[in-house]
Amino acid sequence: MNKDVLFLLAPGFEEPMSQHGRRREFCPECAEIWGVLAYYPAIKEAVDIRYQPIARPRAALVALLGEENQNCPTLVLADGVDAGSHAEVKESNGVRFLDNARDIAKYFAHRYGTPFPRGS
Ligand SMILES: N[C@@H](CCC(=O)N[C@@H](CS)C(=O)NCC(=O)O)C(=O)O
Repeated sequence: MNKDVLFLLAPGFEEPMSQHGRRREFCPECAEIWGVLAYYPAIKEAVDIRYQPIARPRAALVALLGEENQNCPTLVLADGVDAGSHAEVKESNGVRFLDNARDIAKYFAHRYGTPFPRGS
């Protein structure tokens, strides 16, 4: 991987099994990351964004990180990049990744000099 890869759910998708029945939904944590990308557009240009389906298995994530790591948003780190010490970096199959919105924003702050999320 020569670029960080950001796995997100699309801004709207069909959820057939919500507690309210079938309806269109969005992922709040993916929206949080889109908010960060909107605040700091240079980050959007620097990462490779790949959409995953709401249904599992999410093939691209499983191929990289295994069955147990299918959260969206997930940021897979580029090879050799300095991840800093602010975010909890996980590893699977020798690949480093961040599996929650807040840690992704903290990593962006370390890597790109953007503000840290309040309270983190
Ligand atoms: N704590 C996580 C929660 C995010 C979350 O719940 N994402 C859902 C979609 S809205 C998801 O992908 N869950 C894992 C799964 O469905 O396997 C974060 O901040 O990213």
